[in-house]
Amino acid sequence: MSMLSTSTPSFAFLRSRWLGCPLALMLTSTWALAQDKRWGPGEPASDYGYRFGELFWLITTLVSVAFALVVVLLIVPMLRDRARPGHRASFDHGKSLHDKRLTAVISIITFIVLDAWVLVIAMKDLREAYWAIPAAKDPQTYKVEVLAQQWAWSFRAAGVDGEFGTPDDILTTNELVVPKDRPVSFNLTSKDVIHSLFLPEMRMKKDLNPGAINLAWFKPVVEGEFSILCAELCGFAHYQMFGKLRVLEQGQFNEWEAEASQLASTAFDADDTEGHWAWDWQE
Ligand SMILES: [Cu+2]
Repeated sequence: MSMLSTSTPSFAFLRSRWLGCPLALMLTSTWALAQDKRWGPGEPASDYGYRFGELFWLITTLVSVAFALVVVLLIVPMLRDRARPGHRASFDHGKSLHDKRLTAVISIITFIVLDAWVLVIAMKDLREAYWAIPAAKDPQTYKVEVLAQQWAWSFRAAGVDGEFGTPDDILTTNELVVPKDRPVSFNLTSKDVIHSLFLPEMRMKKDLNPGAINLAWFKPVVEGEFSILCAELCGFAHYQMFGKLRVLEQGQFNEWEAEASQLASTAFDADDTEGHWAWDWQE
């Protein structure tokens, strides 16, 4: 017994205002939100930051197109094959070989377009940028040791002598000063729980695990003040774990570094064991 109707499908519903109204509302509200800078990630301030933007918009576009297609594929047959005067509702269970083949082909195309494409680009970005840690020996590389704890960031730079664990090390809390246009390389660890160093404008984020030293880097290409955040829920005052990242021109930076290093040497207290947490640089 076949439930399939033999009458020709009617597409008159496509002219219906019931379909047009929500579509128009969706499109205009999406457009209006996209005009507001607060809803976007803003301009990147690091040299590799554009990669994040490209991948973000590729994924957003692919997922939006897939979503629109799925909605159309659901709504069209629902309306076309519904019961109405002169037409019996029709359905099938998709058990035929043809239906199974169609499902397999759609799944494979979806995987290749959505997952494999994004994965290939993401792996290329990781290899060429995020995992391409600059050589510690290169004098251009500015090295910073980061010790996270509930709920503060401690930063240690080697100071003018370039050696970690010496009296002229520059120690700062919740504030990091770095030179513009030079790679900044991090050695990251935590005193207590897992934290995550997040520099949103630089498009850099890396976990800090107790008992391990993790590596990360970025190269700032814009001068100014930026955010330092913790992106791992690390306890009740997690929200207080924010700081300031200052990017200075090389000349200004040299002045700052000389002064900070001098001050550190003067204030160095050999008995303050809490303050001597430096380690040998890990590559
Ligand atoms: Cu934290």
